This record gives sequence, structure tokens and C-alpha cells, in this order.
Amino acid sequence: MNKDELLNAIRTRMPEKRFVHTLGVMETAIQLAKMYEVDEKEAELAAILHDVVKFADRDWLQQTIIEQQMEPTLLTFHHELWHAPVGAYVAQQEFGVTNQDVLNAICYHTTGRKYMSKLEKIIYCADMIEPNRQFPGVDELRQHVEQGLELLMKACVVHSIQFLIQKNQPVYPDSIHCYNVLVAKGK
Ligand code: DGI
Ligand code: FE
Ligand code: FE
Repeated sequence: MNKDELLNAIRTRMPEKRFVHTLGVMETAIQLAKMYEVDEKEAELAAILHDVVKFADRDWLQQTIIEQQMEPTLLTFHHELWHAPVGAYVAQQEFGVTNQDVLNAICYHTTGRKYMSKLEKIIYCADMIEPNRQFPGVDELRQHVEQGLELLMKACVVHSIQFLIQKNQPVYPDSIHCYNVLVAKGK
């Protein structure tokens, strides 16, 4: 599928607002890929598909995690986390994506994980700072773009963990591992 075919295909699976968010992630991811010397086409593909199952049926997401023997811990955490690994599965099965880095970027776009590739970090950050995002602190995060991918990523991960703690929400272990690696590197 070319870019327009992919966009048309995902557009039918989500409300218009989420589609506009996806376009924003795509533009931001391409821009970050240029800046940080990552393959732009891979960034574009991962961005277009990153939320492909965000609006899929919750029971189906759960069933897919079980049937495909994905990490069972996911099911004990908030259902918001499920669309990321199942999205990677659908990207492979339905959209024929074979590039493992692209699949990982989709799989870990919500939680992050330790030792992320540049592409994984780009999708994680683009998802948070794309132009349609409006939350307190987002402009500060955008300012980190100039400081390089590591510092941008660290700022985004710290922000999202702080957000979860403020809301008294559990933090998925991969997110903590992601944070720990970034902090250890910065020392
Ligand atoms: O799909 P998007 O809305 O574009 O963004 P996303 O995939 O980053 O999902 C964000 C949601 O996931 C948001 O409601 C917070 C939640 N989330 C992210 N990491 C964690 C989490 N929720 C819990 N409980 N624990 C996490 O570690
Ligand atoms: Fe998402
Ligand atoms: Fe998203």
C-alpha cells in the first residue's frame, strides 16, 4: 500500500479527531526523522499505523493479547495500553509490515521500554508533541526538540510518568525501565 492507501484504510477505523492526530504524528515523526537521521519512510509508516486499533473493541483487544501470547501483565494494567502491542500485530497481519523496527515503534509507542531504537523514540515523542496535542507543559516538551533525541525523549517520559503519578495511576514496568535507562545515561 502506498501512503494515501494506508491513510484511507486507517481513516475508516477511527473518528476524524484521531485521524487528524495521526496526521500530526506523521508530520512530526518525518520532521524528527530528518533531524535525527532516521529513515523517513519508516517513521512515516510507523506513525500512520501507531493508533490503528485505538478504537477497536476492548474485548477483541484483550482476546488478541491472550491468543497471540503477548505479555499477560498488560491485562492487569489500564486498557489504554493494549492498543499499542495489538496495533503492531495488526500492522503485520493486515498491512503486511515486516520491518521489525517499525513494528517495535508501534508496539512500544505508549509505554516506551528500555534500550529503544531511534525510530521507537521518535514515534513515542511525536505522539506526545504533535501540533494537535494540547496539555499543560506540551510547549516546553516541544522546545526539547532542538536539544537532541535523548533529551527530548527523557523530557517526554518524565512528563508522562509524572502525569500518571498525579492521577494516582499505576505505571507500567516498561515505562519505569525506560525512565531508568534515560536517567542513568544522563549521569
Ligand atoms: O493513543 P494516544 O492517545 O495517542 O497516546 P498513547 O498511546 O500514549 O496513550 C496514552 C494513554 O495511555 C493515556 O491515557 C495514558 C495511558 N498510559 C500511558 N502509559 C501508561 C498509561 N496508563 C497506565 N495506567 N500506565 C502506564 O504506564
Ligand atoms: Fe496510542
Ligand atoms: Fe497516538
